[in-house]
Amino acid sequence: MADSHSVLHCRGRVLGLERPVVMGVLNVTPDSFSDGGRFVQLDDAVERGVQMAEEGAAIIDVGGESTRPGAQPVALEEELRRVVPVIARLRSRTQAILSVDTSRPEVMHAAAAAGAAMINDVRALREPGALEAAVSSGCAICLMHMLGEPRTMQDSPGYRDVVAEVRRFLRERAETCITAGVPGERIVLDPGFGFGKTLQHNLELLRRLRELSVDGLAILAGLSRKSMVGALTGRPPDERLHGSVALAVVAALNGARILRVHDVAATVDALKVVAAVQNS
Ligand code: 7PJ
Repeated sequence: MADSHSVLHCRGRVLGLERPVVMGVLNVTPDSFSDGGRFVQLDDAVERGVQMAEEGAAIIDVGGESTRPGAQPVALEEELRRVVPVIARLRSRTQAILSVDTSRPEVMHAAAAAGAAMINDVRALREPGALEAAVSSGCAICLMHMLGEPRTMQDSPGYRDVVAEVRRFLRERAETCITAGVPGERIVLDPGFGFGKTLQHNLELLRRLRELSVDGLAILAGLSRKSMVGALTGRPPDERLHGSVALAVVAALNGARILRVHDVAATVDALKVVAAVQNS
């Protein structure tokens, strides 16, 4: 394999990426489409996070802002109230790397102080102050591509060459981080499946995923329960397990090192099978 970064440095911890690993999605939002608000309560969110770690998630991604198409923005204070206590309590309950899914520098600072070791930003540190906050935190950083903003991103997205354009964007954001002093071992790149992409765009990005690994940086893929699975299988979000696992397997075979998923146990098993084949 041409990929060169097989570890991720997360605030003093080193996560091995020789085999693909799972990032479990922990939404602490009342309007997240696939969990229907079941985890709004702090206790429930913490228990679900602990469970995902027990199921084999190497990373737990805690998010308080819904970024689904059409979602409304959340106030800063509300986002802090949702994510910081969950991260603080998970810190004492699990060894998993805790990630915060946010675009706001204030949330990055507070989450890192509470024990987060990774920042997952669907806006790739383009909000004012976000780059500086992420760099100084020492956290690993996931830079994701999105065309436009969540509210409008699915309104007829267009590209001349989707792979080239996403790659150019990810390279520019990675170079910005590296220039600011972040080593490549702290950077993860993500094409942002479904974020301003049609089904055809998503399929082409998945098929040509390896081409996005700028300078051998690790790639993260988030396909779990997305509308792409619905389009391919005709299933509603709560029946997209099998299609989602299939996409995670394809992504891993095409070079993804981190799979962001809702269904941790099923994906961990599937990736064990993939790793056995890859290392045989
Ligand atoms: C992604 C994400 C993704 C990264 C969401 C959902 C929508 N972060 N946050 N990549 N998707 N890095 O989970 O369906 O694909 S929110």
